[in-house]
Amino acid sequence: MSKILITSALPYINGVKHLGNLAGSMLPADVYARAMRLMGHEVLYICATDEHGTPAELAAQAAGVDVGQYCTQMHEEQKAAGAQFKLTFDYFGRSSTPSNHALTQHFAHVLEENGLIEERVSQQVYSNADGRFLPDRYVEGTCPNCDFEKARGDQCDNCGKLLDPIDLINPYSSVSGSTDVEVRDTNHLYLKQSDMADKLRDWVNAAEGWPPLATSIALKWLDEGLRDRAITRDLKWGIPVTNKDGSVREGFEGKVFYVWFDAPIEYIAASQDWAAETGNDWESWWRTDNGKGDKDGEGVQYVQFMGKDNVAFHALSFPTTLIGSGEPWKLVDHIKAFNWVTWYGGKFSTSEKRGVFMDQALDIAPSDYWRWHLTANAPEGNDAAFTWEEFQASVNSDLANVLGNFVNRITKYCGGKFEGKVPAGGEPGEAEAWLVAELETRIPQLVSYYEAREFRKAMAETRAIWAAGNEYLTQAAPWTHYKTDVEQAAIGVRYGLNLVALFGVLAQPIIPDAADKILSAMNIPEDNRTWNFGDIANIVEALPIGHEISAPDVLFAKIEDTDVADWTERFGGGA
Ligand code: B3M
Ligand code: ZN
Repeated sequence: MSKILITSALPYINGVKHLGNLAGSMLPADVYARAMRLMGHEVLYICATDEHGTPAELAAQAAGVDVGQYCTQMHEEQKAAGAQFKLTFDYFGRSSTPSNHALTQHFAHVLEENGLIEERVSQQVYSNADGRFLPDRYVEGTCPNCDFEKARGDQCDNCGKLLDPIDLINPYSSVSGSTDVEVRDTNHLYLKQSDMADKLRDWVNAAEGWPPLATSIALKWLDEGLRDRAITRDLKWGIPVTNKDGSVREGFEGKVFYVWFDAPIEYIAASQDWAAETGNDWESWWRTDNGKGDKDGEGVQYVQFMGKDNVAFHALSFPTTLIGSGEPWKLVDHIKAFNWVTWYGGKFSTSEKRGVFMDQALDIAPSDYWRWHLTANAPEGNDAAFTWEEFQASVNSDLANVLGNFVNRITKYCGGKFEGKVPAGGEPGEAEAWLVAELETRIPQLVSYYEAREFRKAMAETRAIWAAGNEYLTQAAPWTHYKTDVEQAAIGVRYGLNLVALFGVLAQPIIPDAADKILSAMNIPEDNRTWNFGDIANIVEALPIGHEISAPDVLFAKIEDTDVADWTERFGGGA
């Protein structure tokens, strides 16, 4: 058993997240956290809302509420959406908490003492009409890279390039729409990432178990020459830039830290808040000194989950903060990065009503359906296109036909012919030997896919195990044997019931509600639901003879073509 620290990229506060966000960070992190807990590891899964920055201010303005209030409300909504998707965060924090304020100041101070933060004069877009500087998304204009006319100051949504607002062609204020803007000098703090480039390159090169996507993005940034980054912004909402005595740093009135500086620090601050609430020790997860926890860098495995656009911040900027502090902080061991889930090949878009958001999704179908489909089709190697037809196929064929029917058929049959009790009798023959051999290869394979965080493969293996169960029942055919040889039927039913229990146990990380229904119907106590498989040959005879079971209610309702048509209409898919 080891300690596994898991974080998923912090969902930004400006609205309930769409399924692409879910599929590329929080959901796989949850599936992984659940699997690791079942394997007996000690897991700490931390997430939080990312609450600072211009989009939060803009969204609050649009909603006509104070930004603090807005964040509180949206935090509650996102927390509720996460709970409805059965995401088992150990703690779901907020980046605007006092603990994150304090820790962010701490890092800024030690980094400056270590010569890694420097105050520099830089050029910023200033709006005469608004009487303020326009950081990041407060300014829009034409992308110098692709000519897209609505590029945001910090990034072009069309070509994905990170931008500096002063590079925009024909800039205008997104607050007032005014084009009366000019470039003025202003002071900001810069994180000298370039000084850390060699250390970071060694560290990235030494990293193991990162998908090529993560490593290649990190190395690309290093190869292009790591740029120093401004870590302050002209905004009101955020973490103020203070001196050690708490007073505002001279010249930084009206400025706050850049959201990407404080957001990853929240992973630690949220762990502190978790520890304070639960009486746990956060240092044993995050510090490598004091003989606590991860001494010598062993003991805690730290895994981060995120979309590919977040890799640079996690593989380079946040490590600069941690390493640059000169303090013994735990660094990430594995970055699991994902591509995009696309909506009929295009992008999810709120304004164009394209795509499905977490709250809407649950009006349509239970969380298990989404969890299964999005994990089985995780955007690991490439972008993964979401379509209603494929969603329907996943649910109807994998869940309803392959798993649901199997469970139903054998539990009902046992109820009808064997009084709902695990029957004794029969000698294992060819079909049983085939089944055991299947499980002996497939279960260890499944475990290793989970350990390697290969979600598509883990789901394919899970489906293959369910399919092997169906194949076994076809071979064993207890219903045929029952007429002539009840003993022969009994062994088929007994093995079948043990498979039902196994399927329930294996389904827990992915479809926790259905798994619970299955395991409860099978009368399996909580303690016996873990992934201690031991001798695999014993799995098929694990249930005691005479053990009482029942048939669960319908596990998965099929998705009809009329549903697909209705959803396509409603959500603008199938364009
Ligand atoms: N909030 C993800 C995003 O909105 C960002 C992740 C922060 S992780 C520290 O793109
Ligand atoms: Zn562009």
